[in-house]
Amino acid sequence: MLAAADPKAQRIIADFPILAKPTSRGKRLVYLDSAATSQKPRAVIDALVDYYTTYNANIHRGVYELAERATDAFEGARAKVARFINARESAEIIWTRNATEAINLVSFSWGLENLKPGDAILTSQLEHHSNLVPWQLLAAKTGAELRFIESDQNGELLLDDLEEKLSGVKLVAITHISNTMGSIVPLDEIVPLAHAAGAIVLVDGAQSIPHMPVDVQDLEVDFFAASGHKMCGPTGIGFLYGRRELLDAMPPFLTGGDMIRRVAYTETSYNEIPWKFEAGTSNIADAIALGAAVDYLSDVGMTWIREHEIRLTRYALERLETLVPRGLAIYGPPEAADRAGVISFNLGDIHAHDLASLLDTGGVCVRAGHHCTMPLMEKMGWPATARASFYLYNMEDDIDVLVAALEKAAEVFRLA
Ligand code: 7TS
Repeated sequence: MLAAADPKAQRIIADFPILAKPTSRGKRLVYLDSAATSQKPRAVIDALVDYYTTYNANIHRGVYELAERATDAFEGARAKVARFINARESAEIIWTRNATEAINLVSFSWGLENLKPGDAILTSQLEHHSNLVPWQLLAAKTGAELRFIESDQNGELLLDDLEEKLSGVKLVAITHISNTMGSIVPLDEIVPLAHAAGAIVLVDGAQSIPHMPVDVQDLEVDFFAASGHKMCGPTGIGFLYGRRELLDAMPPFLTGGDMIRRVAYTETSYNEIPWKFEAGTSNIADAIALGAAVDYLSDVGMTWIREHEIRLTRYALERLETLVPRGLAIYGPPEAADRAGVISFNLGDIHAHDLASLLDTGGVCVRAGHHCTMPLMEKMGWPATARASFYLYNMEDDIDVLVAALEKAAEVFRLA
C-alpha cells in the first residue's frame, strides 16, 4: 500500500496541480469522483498550452510548417492511442467527443445498415445510459429486439443462459466495468460465445481503459468506446476503436469537410478510415493532449495503476466495513480483486445527496445519484447511492478522510 508519504505517491500527487490547492473551506481536496471525470496531470495541461501558444493551426490542409506540425501531433496522438490499446493500426482509432458519441457512431452507422426485424441486440442490466439509449433507439428504428443479460445483487452478470440469449443476436453491446457497482464484466467468457453465435461485440470501455491494461486484440472485441476525460485527458475528446473490415464497410456517420475524397454538386466519394468518420475541423488540441495523457499513464504503468487501485479498494472495503453496524450499506462484489476502484454506498436512511453535501464540507468529493444507470437503480430498489471512486493519485489517507467524514455524518444524523 502506498501512503501519501511514499516517494512514488508524492511524485504522482505532485503531477496533479489541483491536488495542491485547498478547497474553498480550506480543506485538503480529497477527490473521490474519478469515475465521473479524472483530474489532469501537468503534462496534459502543458500539452494544451503548448499547442495553443506555439503551433495552433488547422490540420490536413495547410502546406505551411505550422500546419504540418499540428497535423503531425494530431496524427501522432492517434498512433499513441492505437499503441496504448494494441490496435493493429492507427486507422482503427476514430476521434469522437467521448464514449457516448463513439457508441452513437456505431449505432447510427453500423446499426442502421445491418439490423432488421428478427435480429437482436444483447446488452446488460448494468449499462450506463450511454450504452443503452442508443440501442433502444436503434431497436425502435430497425425493428430489432433488445435483450438483456441479467445482473445479480452484487452487479455480477448471470451468464448461465448466455448461449440461448445469443440466438439471433447481431450485436452484443456491453460495458467492461459497471460505473455504479464497480463489477468487472468477464469479457473472456462473453466475447467467444458472442462470436460463435455470429454477433459482433462492442465494449463500453469508459470505466476500464483509465484503470487497467486494455488490449483490444487480446479481448477480441470488434468495437471499443472510450472517453479521454476519465483517463487524465481533457474533456471533449474520446475515441472509437473498430476493426478495419467493419469500419471500411460502414457508411459515414456525420458528413461535411475532411471526410470526403471528391465532391461534385450531386455526389460525393468518401475519404478512407479514420477520416471518413471525422467530419469538420477536429478537436485538435484535446486529441494532442489525450496523447500526452496516454504517455503519462504509460510512464506510470497501467499494471501498477490496476494493482494500486486493488490495494486501495481492499483498504477502503476494510475501513468501510467498520461502519456497517452504524448503517452503512456497501454495494458491489465483496472481493477487491473482482472489482474496480468504485464503491457505491448508502448510510442509514440519509439521502445520498445529503450525505455527499456533508462529505463536501470536509473536502471529500463523491458523486451521489443514479450515476446514469436509472434502470439498474430501479432494479436494485435504490433511489440513489453515494459513490467513491479512486485513481492513481488517491492514497490511503484519502480513504481515512472519507471514513472519518462518514463517522461524523453518522453522528450528525444520530445513527447507532
Ligand atoms: N459508459 C460508462 C460505463 C460510463 O461510466 C460513462 C460515464 C459513460 C459511458 C459516458 O461517458 P461520457 O464521457 O461519454 O459522458 N460515467 C459517469 C459516471 O459514472 N459519473 O459521471 C459520468
